Parts: sequence; C-alpha cells; structure tokens
Amino acid sequence: PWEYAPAPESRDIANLKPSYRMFVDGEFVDGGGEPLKSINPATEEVLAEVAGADQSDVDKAVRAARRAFDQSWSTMPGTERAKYLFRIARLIQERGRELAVLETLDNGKPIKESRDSDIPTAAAHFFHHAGWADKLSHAGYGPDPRPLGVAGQVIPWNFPLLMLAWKIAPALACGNTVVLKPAETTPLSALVFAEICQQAGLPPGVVNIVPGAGDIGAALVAHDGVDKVAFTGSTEVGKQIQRTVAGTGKKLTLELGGKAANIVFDDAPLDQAVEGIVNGIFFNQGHVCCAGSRLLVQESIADELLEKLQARVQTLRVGDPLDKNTDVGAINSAEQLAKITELADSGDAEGAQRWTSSCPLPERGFFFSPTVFSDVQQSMRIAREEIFGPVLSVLTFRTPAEAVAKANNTPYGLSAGIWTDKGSRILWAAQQLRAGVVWANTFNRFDPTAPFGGYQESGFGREGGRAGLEAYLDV
Ligand code: TXE
Repeated sequence: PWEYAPAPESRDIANLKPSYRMFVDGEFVDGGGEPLKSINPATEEVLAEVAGADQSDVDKAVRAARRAFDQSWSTMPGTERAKYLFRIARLIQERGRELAVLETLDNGKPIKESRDSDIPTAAAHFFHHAGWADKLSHAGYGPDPRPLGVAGQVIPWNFPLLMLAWKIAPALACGNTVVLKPAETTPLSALVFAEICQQAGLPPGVVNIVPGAGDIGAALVAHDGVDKVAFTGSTEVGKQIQRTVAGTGKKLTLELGGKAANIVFDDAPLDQAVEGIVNGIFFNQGHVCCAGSRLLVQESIADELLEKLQARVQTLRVGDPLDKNTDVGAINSAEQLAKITELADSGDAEGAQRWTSSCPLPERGFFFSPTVFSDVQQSMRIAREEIFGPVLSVLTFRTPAEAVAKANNTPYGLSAGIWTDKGSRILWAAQQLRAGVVWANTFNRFDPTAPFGGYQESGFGREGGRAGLEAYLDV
C-alpha cells in the first residue's frame, strides 16, 4: 500500500473554491436545504461545500425556467440559439483543463479519461446540437416543430459533465429551458458549467442548477411546472419516476442500468478483443451503464483468452486519479464501494472463481482492484445484477445461437459487443441482440451523432443523433 496525496497545484488548476452556490435565474444563490459536502473519493477529504436546494428553490428554478421559456428562449430564432450553444461549446474547450482536473478530483476517474473523453465529448455534444438549432424545420419533423417547455433533468455521478451535456444541449437546441439536478456526490462541474452559461451571456433562467439529494430530484420530477422529465440513474429510481410522472401528461425519457454482454467468437482477433474487454469493463472503474460486464467467450478459446486477459489486467495501474499513467481510479463513494464489495462476495459464495489483479492499492480512499470472475453461471447474482464497478463475469458458449440467447437473458438491454472476423455474423448478431447499441470489434465508443438508449429495464428514449432531438420536441 502507498500513501496518496494529490499535488496541491491540482486544486489551483481546478480553480477549486471552498464553497459553491446554486444557480437560479442567472444568479448564484444560497440554498434553503442542507449543504452538501463534496468528497474527493481518492483521499476521502472534503473538496468543497455546496449549497443544497430545498423544495422552494426547486420551485423558484422552475418558475425562472418558465419565464425564460416564454419571454426569450422559445421564441428566439434558431440561428440565435445556435450562437449561444457554440459559445458554450467553445468555453468548455477553453476551460477544458480546469474542468478535467475538477471532474477527476470530484469523481475519482483517471485524468486521462476526463481529459481525453469526458470533457471533449461534452463539448462535442454542444457543437453537434448547436448545429441543429437552426435546422429543426428542415429535419423531417414537419415545418414547425415546437419545444416542450421546461425540462426537469436528473443526472448521476459517473460522467457528471458529460451527462449534463447529453441532457442540456438537445433541450436548449430545441428551445426548451432547463432545471438540472446533479448527483449529490459530484455537483462541482455542473456549477462551473453554470459559470460558463453566464460567460456565454445565456439569458437568465434558461439553465438552472439545483444541487441536492434524491428528495430534490423527486421534487423536481413531480413539479407541476415541468413539462418534460429526463433521468439517467438506477433502474429502481427510474421506475419510481415513471410512477410519479404517470398520468400527468409530462414527457419522459429514462436511461437506466445495464448488464451488457461482450461476445467473443473463436475467429476474433484475440489481442484486439482483450483491449476491448479491458476498455469495456475497466473504463471509468466500470461505473458505466453500458459497461461490458458479462464476457461471453466461445468455449474453444476460453482458456487462451482468459490467460491473455489476466496478463493484460495485471498491467493496469490502479491509484492516483491525477497521475496521467493511471488506468483505474477511485470508486466514487463509500456506498458504491460497499455495493461492489457485497456483489463480488456473492460471486465467491455462489461458487465462481475470483481472480484479482495484484496491483497495490492506496491506503486511503475508495479503491477496488480489477477483478475477473470465471466459472460464472447465468443464475448467479454477478451475472444478473449491475455491479457498476471494475468486476467482470466470464461465461462461455458453444454456438452463435447460444451466445445470443445468453446475451439476451437479462432484464436490461442497453448495449452489447461482438468480436469476430465475420461481417455476416456481426450483422446477424446485431439484429438478434436486444440492446440499444451494438459495438462490433470495439466497445464504449460514443458520438453525439449516434442515438444512445435502452431496451426493457434499461429505459426508453434516445439521446444523441436525430432520434435524441425527438425527446425535446412536439412534432
Ligand atoms: O443511483 P440513483 P445511485 C446504478 C448503479 C449504481 C446504482 C445506485 O448500479 O450502483 O444505480 O447508484 C437522483 N427521484 N446507476 O444510488 O439513486 C440522485 O440524487 C428523483 C446506473 O447513485 O438512481 C442522482 O442525482 N431523483 C446509472 C440520480 O438520481 C432521484 C448511473 C441517480 O441516483 C431519486 C447511476 C428520486 N426518488 C447509478 N432518488 C446509469 N444508468 O448510468 C435519487 N435520485
């Protein structure tokens, strides 16, 4: 074990302040609720205190969003809305280093991921949707597609700024205004985004950020002044939200959990597949709704693949999220670490074989070694439940039909991966798999032009691409 202390200059680069206020009607204001403490999961130290919203703050934010919708945003020509979105996109890029370090401090993810993936992809979502703002009348929705009104958006902690971008960029492009609640453990980048909205000169009330716990998310979703609800988070909370919204006439999109199969056939390029398997489950510590958490490997190559995989996982560097060489960072919270530990222990109890990387872990902070379970049966909890951590469950199959049947044997349906040399098999499997995204000979690729979303208990509605705009328009 080694002692880890983040370099003091990282706080300066992140422009970290001792306290943050919430953003309502274009102003930073105190909240009426309990303040939140944002913890650095790699050190367990408090990073900053954040104003917490209460119900009346939610109400003020929704009213501000309504005024902005009626008075400026929904009637503004698309060409003008586009200018604001382009400005926001450029400001995310300009402040990219600050945002990347802040995101890593707050979330625990490796700096190379926040630097090369989260922040650039968030900017890309604003660029992409800025380009749509003045073209909606020509997009095949009919001559006059209309915004829905005020969007109430609740996001999780795994990609704090990126999930914000997935939600806010399409909403604004279509002429809606927004009240967004970030996750309680990762509110900081959303509040820096609020500064960016001010810098971009966005009219007051178009974007409002109300930090708080689940009760504030629930209050936002239930508020009468909200016309559209967008949620990314656990399937359990998604179902609660569905019940709240039922019968109200509000539009709803849900992006929930997953248990994706990453399927490796015997003709796959194995070294390439190993890289894709590692990326599929260890990217962002496995805190990824579309993580390739079930490896389905053809029986004839299972031993060889597992050996290669273990050798590769052994080279992953776990630890200091601010070190550019770190591959696997910190687990976001003590609660999530406890959940991962409990589910991994159930794998032992149910008879799976646990293999763990021998990388040393820091003494402080929330860390979990990259773990691979073999001899996994479909009935085991580690094969059925979303672990949302760096834990891979390996199952085998003999025929393509069996692979697809096992892949589809889940209540979820967010993503899947296929590794094979045969193009015809890719097309066949992609049609058979009940998953919103199917990657072939790659994994965890995201692009704002591609719709993303689930089947079954992974939710409904799409984010990104033309399909993603439909969630924010009356056509
Ligand atoms: O999620 P929650 P948690 C899964 C993953 C993880 C588990 C629990 O398996 O281990 O969920 O994570 C807000 N009404 N995913 O507890 O509670 C909450 O404040 C309205 C998968 O963090 O769903 C936060 O902002 N909002 C997932 C957001 O919902 C409520 C990402 C997500 O928190 C609420 C996250 C309520 N009643 C977790 N209760 C994915 N699909 O990527 C909580 N919230």
